[in-house]
Parts: sequence; structure tokens; C-alpha cells
Amino acid sequence: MSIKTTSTVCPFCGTGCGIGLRTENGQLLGVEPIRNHPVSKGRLCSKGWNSAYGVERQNRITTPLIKENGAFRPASWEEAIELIHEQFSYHLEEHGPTSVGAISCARATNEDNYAIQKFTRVVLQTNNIDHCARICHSPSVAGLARTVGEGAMTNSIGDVSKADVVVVFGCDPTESHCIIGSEIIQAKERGALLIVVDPRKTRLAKMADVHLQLKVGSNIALVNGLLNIIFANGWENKAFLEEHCLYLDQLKASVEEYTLEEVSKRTGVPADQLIQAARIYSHARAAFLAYGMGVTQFVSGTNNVIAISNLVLSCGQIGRPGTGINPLRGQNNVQGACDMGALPGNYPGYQFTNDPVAQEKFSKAWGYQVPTHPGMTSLGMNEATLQGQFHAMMIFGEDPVVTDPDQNQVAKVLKKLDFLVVVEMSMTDTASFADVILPAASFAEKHGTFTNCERRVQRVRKAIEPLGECMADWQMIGHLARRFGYTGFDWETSEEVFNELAALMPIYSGMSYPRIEQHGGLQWPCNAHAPDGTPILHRKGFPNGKARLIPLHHLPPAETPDADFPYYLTTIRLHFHYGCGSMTRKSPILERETPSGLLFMNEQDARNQGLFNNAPVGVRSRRGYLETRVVFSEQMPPGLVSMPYHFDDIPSNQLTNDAQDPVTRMPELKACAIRIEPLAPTARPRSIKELREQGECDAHL
Ligand SMILES: Nc1nc2c(c(=O)[nH]1)N[C@H]1C(S)=C(S)[C@@H](COP(=O)(O)OP(=O)(O)OC[C@H]3O[C@@H](n4cnc5c(=O)[nH]c(N)nc54)[C@H](O)[C@@H]3O)O[C@H]1N2
Ligand SMILES: Nc1nc2c(c(=O)[nH]1)N[C@H]1C(S)=C(S)[C@@H](COP(=O)(O)OP(=O)(O)OC[C@H]3O[C@@H](n4cnc5c(=O)[nH]c(N)nc54)[C@H](O)[C@@H]3O)O[C@H]1N2
Ligand code: SF4
Ligand SMILES: [Mo]
Repeated sequence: MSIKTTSTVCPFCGTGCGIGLRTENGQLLGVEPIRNHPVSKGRLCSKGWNSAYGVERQNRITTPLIKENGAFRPASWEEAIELIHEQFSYHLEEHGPTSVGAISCARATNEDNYAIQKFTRVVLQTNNIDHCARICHSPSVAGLARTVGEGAMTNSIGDVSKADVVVVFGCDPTESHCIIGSEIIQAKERGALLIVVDPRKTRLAKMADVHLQLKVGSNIALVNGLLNIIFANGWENKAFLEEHCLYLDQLKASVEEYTLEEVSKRTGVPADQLIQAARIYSHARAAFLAYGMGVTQFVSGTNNVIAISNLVLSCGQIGRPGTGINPLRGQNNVQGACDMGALPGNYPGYQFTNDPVAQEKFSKAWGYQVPTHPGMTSLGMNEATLQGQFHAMMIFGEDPVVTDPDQNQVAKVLKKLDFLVVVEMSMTDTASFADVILPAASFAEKHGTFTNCERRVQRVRKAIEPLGECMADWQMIGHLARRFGYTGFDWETSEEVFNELAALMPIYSGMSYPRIEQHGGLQWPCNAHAPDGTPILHRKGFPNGKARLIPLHHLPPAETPDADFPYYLTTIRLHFHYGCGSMTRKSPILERETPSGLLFMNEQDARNQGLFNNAPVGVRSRRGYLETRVVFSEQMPPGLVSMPYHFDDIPSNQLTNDAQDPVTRMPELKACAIRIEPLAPTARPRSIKELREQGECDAHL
């Protein structure tokens, strides 16, 4: 008997830490860090250490399941595939290809995502393919494409240590990207200056040299204010602007009205702090700016990203080590899922679905004419369902009932679908709505690649055999496509899938499994011009010749507090749990740390409502109601409360608003109006299931 360690990648966040899966006799024993890993260097956060719990047999779905008379029964693969073929064929024939679609999985491998989007385009004949990037960094993909040309982190995680200024803008890396968070703390300890832009006093905000504690939803006003100060003092990088940027005059004119007084009033940030931050950022030798959901998850998400890009470009803090505009991509493989074209408007490698040249390229490569009608986004498919125009859907590894805004609305959609297939590892709220569930192999049971937030494509390696009848998503796609009578899906290994996708994507064309292994991961673009990959983008300029500065104006959140709903609710992440909690909540260690959803609130606000610490409360928005406990938090400013979104029993998405960014249809997950209804001091908060059973909540679920 011997213990073996398989080197692979953490299945949670986009940092992409290296983990060793320890096995004995084909059984998973646990996890160890990889000492010489280029990103994590022997470190892991508590989720990485606990990743083996998330894939344990007792929690898994291990055979296909078919719903009959409201209950699931085990089925064979043949039977499940037959039913899917029959139903999708029917809807394709009856209502056409715009009436069906798929949601791909940012937790699955590149090979899985490539196969899923190819299946959707070739077999289902539609561009109705999307995934959770929609409600995550789609504004980064859209915004940065318009300004600098690429929607990804421009620099590498290691660049944090080369910066003399670090800006943490609307993200909370010590909770959400913990190893990046620890790099920032180390940089600060070595003398780098830290600026945090966040309405909450996060752990990093407490350590910061400047904490711009702005009002929720005032990012553009704040950035335009900083630009006004920078231009008024001549602190911009004139040489860089001259050589690399278009439309400076328009930008300058647009920020004129953002005077110190006006911006201070709009954002709530004192004028001296605005001046201090503008001076530090513009004078930095190398300023590393990281941003996250506090920027993107607004109706102004794309404009927020563009505003930050204007700031970065105006100070020339890009294209050099230690600088850059760095969206911290969230899911382990959300960068990859976007790269693979699991998006309605993009083929693999960000080639546009409305470009005739790209259409021809992919039609030829895949051997079938690709669809030309525009695809719908995930929330677009939901709306079309309610309007009776969308009928059948496949969801690969997402739990929108818990993670999409306005849970009651999502449930209504899933109920209305004529046919729903969910591909999952374990039973989720969303899977319970399915007509067919297919059992997905976990990251530990398959080979493939993940692309982390710094564009590093890394090898995922199989440590154990797939449990029961589980299969990698790309393998299921192969079986499905063959049943539909299509060729071109006959891959035998994940490596064959990778070779096919790399050949079609100029940004991956220099990659192969052996080369990825040799280099410890390769950062795209990796091709003939950059055979060893590209740790820093835009060293020599911008893909479209020059970068664009784009004037913009402040837009408040769609819903603002009023007499009926007097607080802003913002939703956040907690260190110990991940996404819908379907993996982290299986770990007794993580569950012990944070077992339940909570409402974080400023102590004074709570006392004004007669609430004590831990008091039970009802929380109501215009869309839903839940019950939880209040926790006094010095992180929260007056008027703002926060809740994590990881808990299916206390789901903050009961309350959130699906008002959307017009460019990307990103919903406004970071700001909605709520009221707090104190419960009897001895009452126990009821779970959402109890509330539903007692008729105090929308009954769709
Ligand atoms: N532990 C854990 N880690 C995760 C995840 C997880 O579920 N759990 N999920 C992963 C995923 S998918 C993602 S996308 C990333 C996200 O990682 P982050 O971007 O760090 O995520 P959040 O905690 O949602 O939001 C970030 C911050 O935005 C702030 N904020 C709210 N409103 C505003 C505003 O108007 N302006 C500014 N400037 N800030 C504002 C909030 O106070 C919060 O601190 O995390 C990844 N990592
Ligand atoms: N209120 C609020 N809501 C939010 C957010 C917020 O900040 N506030 N953040 C949003 C963001 S940024 C994101 S990214 C989304 C995330 O939302 P989701 O993508 O729905 O969340 P996850 O928990 O990552 O769910 C992924 C599912 O994939 C399954 N899975 C894992 N690996 C595989 C695989 O290899 N194959 C298959 N088929 N399945 C697999 C897991 O079992 C899990 O149930 O949540 C969004 N929702
Ligand atoms: S920081 Fe992210 S990738 Fe690293 S161990 Fe934690 S969850 Fe995994
Ligand atoms: Mo995300």
C-alpha cells in the first residue's frame, strides 16, 4: 500500500493554487499544498485544504436520474440520453433553435466548456450559450474590450510584489482570493502603499494607507473626481497618453463637473482623502490595481469598468511589471469558460459570432454551418421562458436558484420550462427542478485544464476514477452529439479536445499538454509571437493600435432606499464558503466556522431598531422575504447592511434585484433596498423552506 499524490489545481477560486490530491488504493485521502507552485508557492486557504470533502461519495449523484411523478429514479445513460434527444429534437422542430439553449460551467475544465459550446452551436444550432461570467465579470469582458482591447487581468499575481502602490477597488481578496490577499498584505509589510475603495471596512481597508469608504454605487463619481484632481494638477502621464491613448480632450472635458465638493458630496469621501489617493496613485512608480464585484455588479457595471480603465490609462499604470488593470476573475475556470466561447457573442478565443469571417472559420472547422442569429444571455433566456418563447435548457454545474438575483423569479422560470437537464455533482436547489439529472465527474476524477485569473492555463489531473457512472462533461457531450447523429465529437481523451481548441484559438495556439506541464502553466496569449506565454499584456501597446478613453457619467443604482425600504443591502462572500455552498458546505470544518447566513449591520443602526447582537430578524425587499440573525459589524457604515449569498437555507437572492446593465445584462447584485423587521427576541429564524411551507414566501419553489 502506498500513498500517491496527484498534482492538480484547486477547484474553487480564480487564484488557481496548486493542490496535491493524496490517494491510497483509489480512495481520496486528503489534500496537500504544492511547494514549488508558481502562484501559491506551498500555500492554500482553508477552502483549498478542504476541497476533498466537496467530492466525497456520500454527497454525490452517481447515476443519471429521471423525474417521474415528481420524484427522481435512477436511470441508465442510454435511457437518459434517449429522453434528452427526444425532447430537444421535439422543441427544435416545433419552436426552432432560438427556443433552446445551454448554461455552461465555470467550475468545469476548458475541455468541458469547449465541448458544451460546440454542442450548443453545432447540434442545438443556437448561440444561446452563457454561464456565470454574465453575473460576474461580463462588464470586464465588455468594458476592457472597448478600452484596452482584452477583458482579462493585464498583469500577473506575482506583480503585486513588484508594486509600490496597490489599489484594491471593490473587491475583498482576503476573503475571496485569499492567496492574492496574503500577497497584498506582504507587499504592504514590505512598504508598498495600500489604497482600498470599498463602502465596507474590510480587513485590507483597516490596514490601508487610504480607505476611500464611498457610498454604495458611487464608483464613477469617485473615479471622475480622482481624474479631475489629476488633470487639474497636471499629474497625468502625458507621454503615455500622447503615445497610446485616444480621446483625452473629451475625457478631460467630461470630468470637469466632478469638482471636489460635488464628488465628496456624492461619494461621502472627504476631499483630503480624494486628493491623497489621486496623488499616491498618479505618482506611483508601479501601481497594481485589482478590482472585483464592487465594480461590476451594478446597472452601471460596464461603465464602472471603463471609468477605472480611464484612470489607469491616464496615469500610464499599465504595460509594465507591478502595474495594470486587474479584474480578479472569480471562479477557478471562469477565465477559461470565457476563453472557450461559452458566451452568446463569442466563439472560442473571443472571435465574434456576428463576424462573417469567424462564422466561416468555425463552420469549416466543425463541419457544420454555425448559427447566425444572436444568442441570448442567461437572464435573457429566463425572460424568453416567461414570455413563452424558450422551452428547453441544459444547465451544466450552476445553481441559479441560489446564485441568480431574485430567487422567486428564477424558480418561476425553471418551473415554466418544458424540459430541463441539469448536469451536477450533487443535489442542488436547481437540480431539484430538472427532468433529467446527469452525474458529473468532479475535478478530482478527470484530466483537463483550468485557466486562472492571470490567464495561466494549468493542468488538472485525475487522481481517482469517476464515482459510479459519473462522466466528465466533455465525455457526456460526445455521447449526446453522437445520438443526435453528429460527427466531430469523438474525442477519446481530454488532450484531443485541447488540441482541437488550441488550433482554433490564436491566444492558445502555442499550447499543448506537454508544453503546459514543462512550463508549470502558460499564460495567454501563447503562440508563435509569444511561445512561452505572456505574463504582462500591452507591453508594446494595444491590440487596436491605441487604447480608448471613454467619457462617462455617474448613474445611481436602480433601487435606492426610501421610507418603506430604508437600508441598502449589498451581498458579499465569506472566506469559509464558496458559491452556492454545494461543495464547501460538505466540509464539517468549514461548516463549523460559518454554519449559516447572517445579516451584518452597523451597531448604531441595529440599536436604533432595538436589536441586540444575534437578534432574530425578518428581512424584506420588494421581491422576497427571509429570516436570519443580525451580527453587529464594525465593517458596516450606517445605512448599509450585508449578507453572504452562499446559503440555500437563508438565500440572500430572495431579496436581490435583477435590474440589469444595458450593455451586458449584468444584474445589480451589489445594491438593493430592504427593510428589517425585528422578530420576537426569543424567536428562531425560520429557513426559507419553513417559510415556504408556512406560506410566508413565494410558493414557486
Ligand atoms: N470564499 C470565497 N471566495 C470566492 C468566492 C466565494 O464564493 N467564496 N467566489 C469567487 C467568485 S465567483 C468571485 S466573482 C470572486 C469575487 O470576489 P470579490 O470581488 O472580492 O467579491 P465580493 O465579496 O462579492 O465583493 C467585493 C466587494 O465589493 C464591495 N462593494 C459593494 N458595493 C461597492 C461599491 O459601490 N463600490 C466599491 N468600490 N465596492 C463596493 C463590497 O463591500 C465587497 O467588499 O470571489 C471568488 N472567490
Ligand atoms: N447575491 C449575490 N449573488 C451572486 C453573487 C454575489 O456577489 N451576490 N455572485 C455571482 C457570481 S460572481 C457568480 S460567479 C455566481 C456563481 O454561481 P454558480 O455558478 O451557480 O455557483 P457555484 O457554487 O460555483 O455552482 C457551481 C455548481 O457547479 C458544480 N460543479 C463543480 N464542478 C463541476 C464540473 O466539473 N462539472 C459540472 N457539471 N458541475 C460542476 C458544483 O457542484 C456547483 O453546484 O454567483 C453569483 N451570485
Ligand atoms: S485562494 Fe482560491 S485557489 Fe487558492 S486555495 Fe483558496 S480557494 Fe483555492
Ligand atoms: Mo464570480
